[in-house]
Amino acid sequence: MKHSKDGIFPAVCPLDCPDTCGLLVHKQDGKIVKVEGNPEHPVTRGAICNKVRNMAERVHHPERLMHPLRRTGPKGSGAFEQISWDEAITEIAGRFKQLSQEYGPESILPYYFYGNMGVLSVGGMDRRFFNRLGASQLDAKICSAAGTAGWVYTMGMDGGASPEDTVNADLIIVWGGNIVSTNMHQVVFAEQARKRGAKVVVIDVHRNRTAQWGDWFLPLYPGTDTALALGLMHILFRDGLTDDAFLEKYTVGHKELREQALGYPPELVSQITGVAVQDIEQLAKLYGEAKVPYIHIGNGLQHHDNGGMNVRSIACLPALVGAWLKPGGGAVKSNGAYSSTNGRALARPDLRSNPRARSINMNRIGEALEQKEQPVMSLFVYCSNPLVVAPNADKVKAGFAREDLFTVVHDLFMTDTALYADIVLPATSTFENTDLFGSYWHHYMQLQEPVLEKQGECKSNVELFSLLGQAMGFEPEIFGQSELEMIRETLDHPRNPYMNGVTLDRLMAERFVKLDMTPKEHYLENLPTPSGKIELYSKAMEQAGLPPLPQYTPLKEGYDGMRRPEQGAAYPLMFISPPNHNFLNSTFGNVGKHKKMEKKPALQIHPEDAAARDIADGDDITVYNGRGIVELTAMVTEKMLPGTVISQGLWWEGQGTRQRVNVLTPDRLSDMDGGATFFSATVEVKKREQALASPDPMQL
Ligand SMILES: Nc1nc2c(c(=O)[nH]1)N[C@H]1C(S)=C(S)[C@@H](COP(=O)(O)OP(=O)(O)OC[C@H]3O[C@@H](n4cnc5c(=O)[nH]c(N)nc54)[C@H](O)[C@@H]3O)O[C@H]1N2
Ligand SMILES: Nc1nc2c(c(=O)[nH]1)N[C@H]1C(S)=C(S)[C@@H](COP(=O)(O)OP(=O)(O)OC[C@H]3O[C@@H](n4cnc5c(=O)[nH]c(N)nc54)[C@H](O)[C@@H]3O)O[C@H]1N2
Ligand code: SF4
Ligand SMILES: [Mo]
Repeated sequence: MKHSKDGIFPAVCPLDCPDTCGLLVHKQDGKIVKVEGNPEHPVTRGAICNKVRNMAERVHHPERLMHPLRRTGPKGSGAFEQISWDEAITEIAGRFKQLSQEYGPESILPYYFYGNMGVLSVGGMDRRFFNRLGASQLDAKICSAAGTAGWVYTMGMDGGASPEDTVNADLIIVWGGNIVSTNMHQVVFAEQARKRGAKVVVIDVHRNRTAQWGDWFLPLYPGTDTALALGLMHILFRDGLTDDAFLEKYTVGHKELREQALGYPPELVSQITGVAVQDIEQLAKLYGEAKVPYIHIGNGLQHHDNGGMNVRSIACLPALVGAWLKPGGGAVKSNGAYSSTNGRALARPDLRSNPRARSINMNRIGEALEQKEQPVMSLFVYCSNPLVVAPNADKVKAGFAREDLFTVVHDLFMTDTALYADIVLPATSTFENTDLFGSYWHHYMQLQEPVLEKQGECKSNVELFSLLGQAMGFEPEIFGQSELEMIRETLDHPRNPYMNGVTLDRLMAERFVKLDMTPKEHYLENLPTPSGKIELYSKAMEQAGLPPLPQYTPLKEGYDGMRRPEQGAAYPLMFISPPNHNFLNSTFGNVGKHKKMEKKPALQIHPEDAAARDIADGDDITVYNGRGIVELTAMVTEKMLPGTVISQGLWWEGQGTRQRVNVLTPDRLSDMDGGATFFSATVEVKKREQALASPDPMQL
C-alpha cells in the first residue's frame, strides 16, 4: 500500500482531456479533502481546472455506487436490489455462456469510451476479455475519428507540433476549439507567447470563453471551415505569401492545390462562411506574414457531415507558409501517436477465435439495437454514458429499453444509462487504481498508483474483467495478470520510437517520464504518408472515393447549398451542442457544485432569432426537430451569427426532465472514418407555453 490515511500523494487526472495533469491529492482521515496541480509536473506546473479542484466532491459523493445491484422494476424505473459480487459475476458469466450458445458470441457488444483515460482502464483486461469471448467489436468513433482521418491523410500520423514549443509562436489561431475550457495549459503557453507579442485569433461559431480571451474573434457559419481555409490559401497563393521552397521539398500536390484555391475567391468564401471579405484578407495577410504561426485545431469543427475535410483543409495551411520548420509553428490536431503503447499486448486480439467478428459503430448504437437480424442481445457498458452522450438519444433510449436486452453497466454512479441496466456494478475512482497514462497532447507518460482505499465494494475495470474471465473459465495466466505486469508489457513497444526508454522502473522512480522526442527532428523527412511528404493532393483519399484536394461540401441538414438552412425550412436554426466549462462530457453532471456553477441547461439564441419567435431572455423554451424534443431556458445573446443556436454541456435527464441535447443530434456518419456529426443538426425553437405536438411519438 503506497498510501496512508493522511498525507499528500501524487496522482494523475484520468479525464478525457488533453492536459493529463499531474495531481497532488491531500487526504485527512482516509478521505480526499483537496486536489491540486502537481507543481513539479512540467506541463501542469501546479495549475489545474476547476472541475478537478472540486474532484473530492465526486469521489466521496453520497450517491456513489458502492455495491452491485440487480434490477427489480421496469427498465429506467430505478428499482434495484443489492446483490453480492459473486452473484453478479455468476449471473453475467451464465448469461454470456447462454447467449454465446444460442445466438453466438457476437450477440454481445461492449460499449465503452474514455471516462477514464488510463491505458489499462479502456484497452486492458476489458478488451482482452471481449476478444477472448469473441464478442462484437466496437468502432469507438464518437470523439475524433473524422478529424483524425483528415489530419492523417495530410500528415501521415496523429501528431503535430510540440505543445511546449508553442510559446515561440507569434500568431496563434484557435480554430474550432474552446481551449479555455478544454485545454487550459495550451492557454498558459499561448499567454507566454502573447507576452512576447503574439496575437491570438479565434475562429468559432460562437463567442465562447476562448473567443472572449483571444485578441480577435471571427464568427462563422457552422461547417464552413473548409471554405475559409481555401479562401486563405487563395490569398496566400495570389499574394506570393507562400514558401515555395518548402512546398517543393516537403509536399506533393501544391500545383493542384493552387489551381483548386483559385475557385475560392474571398467574395465567394465570405458568402459561404459569413466572414467579411476584409477579415478574410486580413487573416490571410497575418498568417502569411507571421514568423511562427501556430494553429490549434479543435474537435468542434470535425463533428460535422464534412468534419474530416474541415480538418484536412486546415492541416494543409502550415505547409503553404513553411511553418513546420519553426519550433512552435505548424499545428496540433492531436498528438496521440507519440505516446501510443503496445495495445496488442494488452488487448490480445490473437485470443479471438473469430477475428472477422462484426464491428458496430458506437455512433449508431440506437440503430444497432433495433436490428432484428443477428440482434445484439447483450450490452456491456463501461467508461461511457451513451444515453446522454450518443447522438439521436431517444433512439438509443428505445434500444436500451428493450426487454430482451441483457445490459450490464459498470460506473461510479447511477447514470441515465445505468438506470436501464439489468446489473449495475460499482467502479473505483482512478485514485483507487494502478494505471498508466499518456497524453494526446503533451509528451509525458505518468504512472498512477492507488492513493485511496477502495471505496465500498468498488472494483476497477481490470479487476472486474479479470474476475469475469476467470468465471468464464478463460486462461488463468492471461486473465490473472497484475496491473504492473500489464504496464510493463504495454510499455515495450519498439514500433513507436518515441516510447524508447520509457520504462516502468523509470516511471516508478521519476513519476513523469518524457517521451524520446529525437525522432521528431526528422519528422518532415519521414512522414508516414504514402509519398513520405505532406499530401496536399492525396491519392489515398481519391482511392477512398473522397475529393483528393480540399473542397467545400455543405452540411446535409436543411442547407440551401450555400450556407444557412433554407428560409422557411421546418428546422431553420443550426444547433450546436459543445461541452461546457464545468462538466467533462456528462461526467460531473450529477455533482451539486459543478451543476451550480453551470446554473441550468440553456439555449443561446441571437436577438433576431429570438424576436422572430417572441422569445425573451430567461423564457422556458422547447427546442425540437424530427428526432425529438428538448426543454431549455432561452439565453438571448449576440455571441453567434443569426441562424445558429448553442446549448453547452451534456446534462443528465435523471427521471422527469427533458434536457439531453443529444435527443436532437443526428446519427449520420461524417465524411471520413465513420465519425460523429453532433453539430450538423437543425432545430426550431418555441416558447414553452405553446402546445406542441411531438414530432416523435416514441418519446412521449
Ligand atoms: N471543460 C471540459 N473540457 C473538456 C471536455 C468537456 O466536456 N468539458 N471534453 C473533452 C473532450 S472528450 C474533448 S473531445 C475535447 C473537446 O474540446 P474542443 O477541442 O475544444 O472541442 P469542442 O468543445 O467540441 O468544440 C470546440 C468549439 O468548436 C465550435 N464549433 C462547432 N462547430 C464548428 C464549426 O463548424 N466551425 C468552427 N470553427 N467551430 C465550430 C464549438 O462552438 C466550440 O466552441 O475537450 C475535452 N475537454
Ligand atoms: N451533443 C454532444 N454530444 C457529445 C459531445 C458533444 O460535444 N456534444 N462530445 C462527444 C465526445 S467528444 C465524447 S469523447 C463523448 C464522451 O462520452 P463518454 O466517454 O461517455 O463520456 P462521459 O459522459 O464522461 O462518461 C464517462 C462515464 O465513465 C464513467 N467512468 C469514469 N471512470 C470509470 C472507470 O474507471 N470505470 C468505469 N467502468 N466507468 C468509469 C463515468 O462515471 C461516466 O459516467 O461524448 C460525445 N457526445
Ligand atoms: S480535466 Fe484536464 S485540465 Fe482539468 S485537471 Fe484534468 S487534465 Fe488537468
Ligand atoms: Mo471527446
